[in-house]
Amino acid sequence: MTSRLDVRTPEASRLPPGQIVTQKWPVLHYGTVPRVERTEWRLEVGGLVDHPFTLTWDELLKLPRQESLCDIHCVTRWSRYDNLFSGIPLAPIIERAGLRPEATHVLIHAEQGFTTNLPLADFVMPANLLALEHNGEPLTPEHGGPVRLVVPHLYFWKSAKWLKGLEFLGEDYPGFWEQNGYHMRGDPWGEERYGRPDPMRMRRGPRR
Ligand SMILES: Nc1nc2c(c(=O)[nH]1)N[C@H]1C(S)=C(S)[C@@H](COP(=O)(O)O)O[C@H]1N2
Ligand SMILES: [Mo]
Repeated sequence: MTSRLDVRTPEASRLPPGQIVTQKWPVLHYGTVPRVERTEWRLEVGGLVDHPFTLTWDELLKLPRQESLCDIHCVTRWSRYDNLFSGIPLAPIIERAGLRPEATHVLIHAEQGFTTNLPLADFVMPANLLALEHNGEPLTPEHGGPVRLVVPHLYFWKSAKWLKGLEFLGEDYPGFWEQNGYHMRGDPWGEERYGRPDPMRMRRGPRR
């Protein structure tokens, strides 16, 4: 049985400040759409963990499933209500990796060098998923298939499409959009759209 988590905001206060509701599902990303074969798909889990591992597609399918019913909010001001994502919750992945006590953040890696950063507290939210389906259909390549991250409580740029790696870090490190001016955390309710990444930290690179 698949459990379902409804994390939609109650109607009266449903739309975050500065957002507009869209019925369509816009496609938005930097670069081209990579084609990732399910048989070729891998997830590398490493960094500050006791047990780094690589997950294959077959192994992924054996993990427990969960559905998250959520609203999504893009920093370019569109919001889309009532998205039913289905996939794998993060808890079993985190458990298997065995995080070291120094781990405070995670850098998400995707195809074509895309990255995005999350504090651990945002990464472990129970509605987050390694998503495989949207509204009952497999994720299309345009929307990040075969596997994308979904972090519904933050702006949608944190929900990396074409997911391929999770790297646990002992400090925050700006990902792709964060290096290009977006906020390090990206809470839509606080309108955390833009930030000021530390240029010294970007030059040094993440500490591993
Ligand atoms: N790999 C990758 N993931 C990405 C992006 C990207 O450029 N590359 N853009 C992000 C942004 S800004 C948004 S709004 C969402 C858009 O997802 P969608 O095209 O499924 O609506 O993907 C996010 N994930
Ligand atoms: Mo976005």
